[in-house]
Amino acid sequence: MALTLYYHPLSSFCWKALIAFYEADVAFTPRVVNLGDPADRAAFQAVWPLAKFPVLRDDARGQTIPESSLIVEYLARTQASGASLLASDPDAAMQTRLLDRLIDNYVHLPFQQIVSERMRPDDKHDPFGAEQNRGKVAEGYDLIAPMIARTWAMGETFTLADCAALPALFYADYAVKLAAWPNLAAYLERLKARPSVARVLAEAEPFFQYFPLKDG
Ligand SMILES: N[C@@H](CCC(=O)N[C@@H](CS)C(=O)NCC(=O)O)C(=O)O
Repeated sequence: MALTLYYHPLSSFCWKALIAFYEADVAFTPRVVNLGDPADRAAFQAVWPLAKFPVLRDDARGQTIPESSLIVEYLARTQASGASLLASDPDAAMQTRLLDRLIDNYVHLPFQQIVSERMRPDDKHDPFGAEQNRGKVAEGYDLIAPMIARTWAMGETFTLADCAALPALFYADYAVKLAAWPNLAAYLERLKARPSVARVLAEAEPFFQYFPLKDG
């Protein structure tokens, strides 16, 4: 098969790409990467030296595509069944990309920092930094909450922005409860009920025991 996705089923940014694949019903060869295994990490680094997943390899077109947002865009551009993930109208496409960037930069990334802080050795914790990042996640919720006013982020069509929103909101809810942002909490529930998302969550389930914030 021409498309190979390098990923891990628990990885939040990989979820963004997986949701897009399942939405578009595009077949791919799954290549689960174990970054904790030196040989597997080295093999992955040969594909993408940063060793951050997801990464898509398209052998038919000789392309290697890192970065979750670009993988979704690539599917939208190269697969007819994925076209609706990014509007063809340039203004609508820009608004979709804007939401994707806001969600990643102001919710997903500060959440990732909270996880990194939790994984530090016992004598290297930074409670002040963790608290600051919880504040940033809350600011991110404030930023995007008024923008999610309809069924999906861009209206009635499920797009790149929704692929970005699910992992950010699902995981960040463990660090900063969404209850104080009822429309985001309701949006997260709609996302979880989407078949593409339910499939990603089911595939992650066996690994969820390794999520450092699973117990709060
Ligand atoms: N901006 C990247 C972020 C990718 C990223 O941070 N992936 C994480 C997993 S969620 C990763 O590879 N972490 C491993 C590491 O940093 O060593 C994207 O959107 O794909």
